[in-house]
Amino acid sequence: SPDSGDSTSPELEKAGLLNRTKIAEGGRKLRKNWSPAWVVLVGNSLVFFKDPKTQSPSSWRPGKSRPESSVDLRGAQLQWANDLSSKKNVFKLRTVTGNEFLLQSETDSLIREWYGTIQGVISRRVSL
Ligand code: I3P
Repeated sequence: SPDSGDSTSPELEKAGLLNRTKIAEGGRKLRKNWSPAWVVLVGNSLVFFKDPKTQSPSSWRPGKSRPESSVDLRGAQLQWANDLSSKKNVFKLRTVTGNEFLLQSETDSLIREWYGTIQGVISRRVSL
C-alpha cells in the first residue's frame, strides 16, 4: 500500500463491524451492554468507534473521526469465552489494567480472523 513505510502513522491491520460489550473496568464487573461497533486494529491498539452508520473503516483517519475508546493490546490476554454469553462466537479480551471486553460476530470465519489477528499482535508486542 502507498502508506506502508510511513513511520509517522502506524499501519492499519484490520477493521470491521463486531458486537462488543465491556464486562469489567479495572477488575470491577460491569453490567453487559452489547452494541455494534467499528473495531479498528492499528499498531498495538484496538480502537472502537461508536456509530456503524456514520463510521466505516475507510473513514478512520487521525483527527477525522472520534474514537469511542481505545484498548492497549500490550500485555493483554485473549481467550474464547462462549461460556460467558448466550451468543455464539464470543471471545474475551483482558487488558493489563483489568478492563475486559467481549467481542462477537455471527460469522464464524470473521470472528476467527479477528481472534487470530489480535493474538498475533499481542504475541508480537510481548516479544519486543
Ligand atoms: C442481559 C442481556 C445480555 C445478556 C446478559 C443479560 O440482560 O440480555 O444480552 O448477555 O446475560 O443479563 P439485561 O439487558 O437485562 O442487562 P448475553 O447476550 O451475552 O448472553 P448474562 O447476565 O448471563 O451475562
